[in-house]
Amino acid sequence: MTFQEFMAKVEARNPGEPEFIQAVKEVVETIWDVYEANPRFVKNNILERIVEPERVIIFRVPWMDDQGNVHVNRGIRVQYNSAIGPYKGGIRFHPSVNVSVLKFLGFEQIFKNSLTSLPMGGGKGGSDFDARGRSDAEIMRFCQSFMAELYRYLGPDLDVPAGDIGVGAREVGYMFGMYKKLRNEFTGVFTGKGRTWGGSLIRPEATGFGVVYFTEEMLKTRGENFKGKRVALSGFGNVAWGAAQKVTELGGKVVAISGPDGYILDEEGLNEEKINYMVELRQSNNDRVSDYADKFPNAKFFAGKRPWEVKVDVAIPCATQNELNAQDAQNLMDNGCTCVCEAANMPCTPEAIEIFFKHRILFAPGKAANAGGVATSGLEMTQNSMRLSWTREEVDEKLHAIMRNIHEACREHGTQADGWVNYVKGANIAGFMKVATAMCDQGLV
Ligand code: NDP
Ligand code: 2IT
Repeated sequence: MTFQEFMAKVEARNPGEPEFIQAVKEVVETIWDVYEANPRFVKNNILERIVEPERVIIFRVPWMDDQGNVHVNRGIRVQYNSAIGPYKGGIRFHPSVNVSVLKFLGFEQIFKNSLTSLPMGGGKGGSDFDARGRSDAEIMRFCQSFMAELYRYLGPDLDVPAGDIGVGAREVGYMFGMYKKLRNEFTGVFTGKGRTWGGSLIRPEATGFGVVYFTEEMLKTRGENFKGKRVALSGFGNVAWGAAQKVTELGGKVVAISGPDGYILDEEGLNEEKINYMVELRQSNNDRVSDYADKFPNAKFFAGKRPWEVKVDVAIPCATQNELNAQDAQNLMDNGCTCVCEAANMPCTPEAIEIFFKHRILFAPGKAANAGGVATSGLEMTQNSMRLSWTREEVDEKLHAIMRNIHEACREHGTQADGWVNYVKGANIAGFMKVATAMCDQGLV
C-alpha cells in the first residue's frame, strides 16, 4: 500500500473528521519510510491498528442550571492505545469538542506519552459544554453528571484523566470528588489534583515550563538563549501562564498575549504583577484579554487580531488547534522570527508548518514541546502509588531532564542531511517506535 492509499482508506473510514485526518496525516507521512523498512511492523499491520482507537465511549450528560432548566451535553472518552500503559490524557470542556477533535487529541497523546519515557498509554475526553457565564454551582453539577457516567471506565491502572481546555483544578476537584463517592475509594485516578489531596507540586505550571525548557534546548543548538528575546504567546490560560512565567524568569520579554477577543501588545514585557493579573482575569471567568490594556495603560489592545503580526524572535501558540495559519506564519517570517514552539496541540496548520520548514527555522511540534504537562502527570501518578510527595525542586528537576531527553530523541531521529533538525519527524519516529514495538510484542489484541 502507498501512503496515499493508506490515507484514502483512513479518510473513507472516518468521514467528517478533519482534525483527526490532519493529525494522522502528519504522523504517518513522517514515519512512512521507517514503517516500510521494518517488516515486523508491516506484518503486524501496525499502522492500520494504531489509527483505530481501542474504544470510544459516548454518553449523555444531563444537568440543571440555576434557574431549573434542564440541559443535555455530550460526553466522550477516547481510550486510544494502551500498549505501553494505562490510558492517559486530559479532559476538554469547550463548545467545539466533538469526536474528531478528541480523536485527534487522543492520537497525538499516544506518541507524546511515549516520548516522556513514562509508562502511559494514550487517551482523551471531554464534552461540548460551554462554561462561559456559568456559575460555580452549575459547573459542579455538570462535572458531577459527567463523572456519574464516566467513572465506570476509569481506574488508576486503567484510565487516568487530567485537565485540558476548560478543565483546571476546580473541575478536576469536582470530578474526582464524584468518582471517589461512587467508587468508595481514594485512588490516584486523576492528575492535576489539589496539592492537599494528592496533586503534584508544579503540575499546574508544568506544561508551560516544559515548553520553555524545550525551546531553550532548541535555542542552544544555535548558540542562543532567551535573554533579551521578544516572545509572543497566544491564549491566557493555564499553559500560557506557565510559559509566561518561565520565559520571564529566563530573561525573555513576553510582549504579546491574546484571548478570543484580540491581542495585547506590551512593549515593556510581562512581569510578575502582570502575570498574576492574567491569572486573575482567567479565574474570574473572563474571556476578554482587553481588560489588561485598561489595567496597564502602556499596553495596546488589537481587537479581533492574532499576535502573530508582532515583531518577535520566538512565537509560542498556547490556545488551541489551527490557530496559526499560513498568513500568520508568513508574517512571523517577514518579521524575522526564528523559533516557533507549539505549546497547544496542533496549533499550526500544515500550510504554516510548510512555511517554517522552507525557512529552516527552529520549529517544535506540540507532542514533543508540550509533553511536560503529561510527564508531570506521570510523576504525580508515581507519587500517588508510592504514597509520597516530592518537593517542588525534585519535580522540576525531573521535568527538566525529561524535556532534555525528548529534545535529544527529536534530534536523534530528525536531523537532516543539511544539519537542520526536523523536530516533527524526530518526535513522530521516536514516539512511534516504542508503541509499535510494544504492540508487536503483545500479539494481535
Ligand atoms: P485553558 O482553558 O486554560 O486556556 C485556553 C486558552 O485558549 C484560553 O485563553 C481560551 O479562551 C483560548 N481558547 C480555547 N479555545 C479557543 C478557540 N477555539 N479559539 C480561540 N481561543 C481559544 O487551556 P490550557 O491552557 O490548559 O490549554 C491550552 C492548549 O494547551 C490546548 O491546546 C491544550 O490541549 C494544550 N495542552 C494543555 C495541557 C495542560 O496540561 N493543560 C498539556 C499539553 C497541552 P476561552 O476559554 O475564552 O475560549
Ligand atoms: O494535552 C495534554 O497533554 C494534556 N492536556 C495533559 C494530559 C495529562 O494527562 O496530563
